[in-house]
Amino acid sequence: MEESPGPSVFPEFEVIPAVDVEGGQVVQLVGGQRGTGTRYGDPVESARRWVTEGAETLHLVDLDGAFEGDRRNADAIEAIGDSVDQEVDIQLGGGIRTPDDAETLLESGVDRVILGTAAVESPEIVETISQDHPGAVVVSLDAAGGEVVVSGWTESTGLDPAAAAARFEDRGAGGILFTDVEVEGRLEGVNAKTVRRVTDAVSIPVIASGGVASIDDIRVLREAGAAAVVVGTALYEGAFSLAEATDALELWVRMTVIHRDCIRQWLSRAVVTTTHNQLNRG
Ligand code: AMZ
Repeated sequence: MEESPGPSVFPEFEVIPAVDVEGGQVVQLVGGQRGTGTRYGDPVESARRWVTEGAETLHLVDLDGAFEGDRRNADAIEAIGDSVDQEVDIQLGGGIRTPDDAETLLESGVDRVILGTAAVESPEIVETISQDHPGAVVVSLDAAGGEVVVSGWTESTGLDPAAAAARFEDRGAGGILFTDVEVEGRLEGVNAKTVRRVTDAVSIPVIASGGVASIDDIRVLREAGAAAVVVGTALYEGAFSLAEATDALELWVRMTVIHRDCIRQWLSRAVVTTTHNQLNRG
């Protein structure tokens, strides 16, 4: 498999708040179905809130753009960019369908563009954009019933997400966004098995999304190999705060290091004892 030409998108694991915009308002759809879910008001206010609470990246989606192929919420998204661009990385998806769309956004302060429909329909678009913007294309492979779905998750493609992910890595994608559509927005937990299939198929970062209801779900996705996790409904509904998730992450990292050191010590002691016993016997 070819190396991704760009820098690694997530050198450290991140929890990324989602700001999905429909009709100019923040919304969290259930299973991605139009007309479902809850509205959470002004997108700039939400974006500012996540930045204040410590987000390092924001995940912005123009939902009308994803459904219609036309970036209807471009003004609302631009207002978010104007408000927070200097403080966080911005990744943006929904309705980005041509290299020109992508390049204009990347040159106006968006750090990564997320392409779903256009990437699946014309995979060479990933190479075209990546030539001038290495590592800046995240390919969105959202799956329902084991198949990648496009056009606002209304059309099945017959593609296997893990096999598709590997092909997009070869085309220079900087990362893969994998959303499990069936658990999205339901606050009922994640599906780590499907995430693991995708992370096993590629060496570029996989951003996992869909179903996070608790901090433990984030841990499970991290253990399934995700480089970052997008969280929407759980944060908007106050299941936990961004700061709580970040604190828990730091604790896991520390525990992992302590655990590793303990095993190393135990192993070296075991070797010393065995050698000592052998010498005594000899
Ligand atoms: O909720 C949905 N129905 C939905 C959604 N959140 N449909 C698409 N999307 C997101 C994808 C990706 O980030 O997860 O829109 C982006 C892809 O859009 P497009 O226009 O490139 O297919």
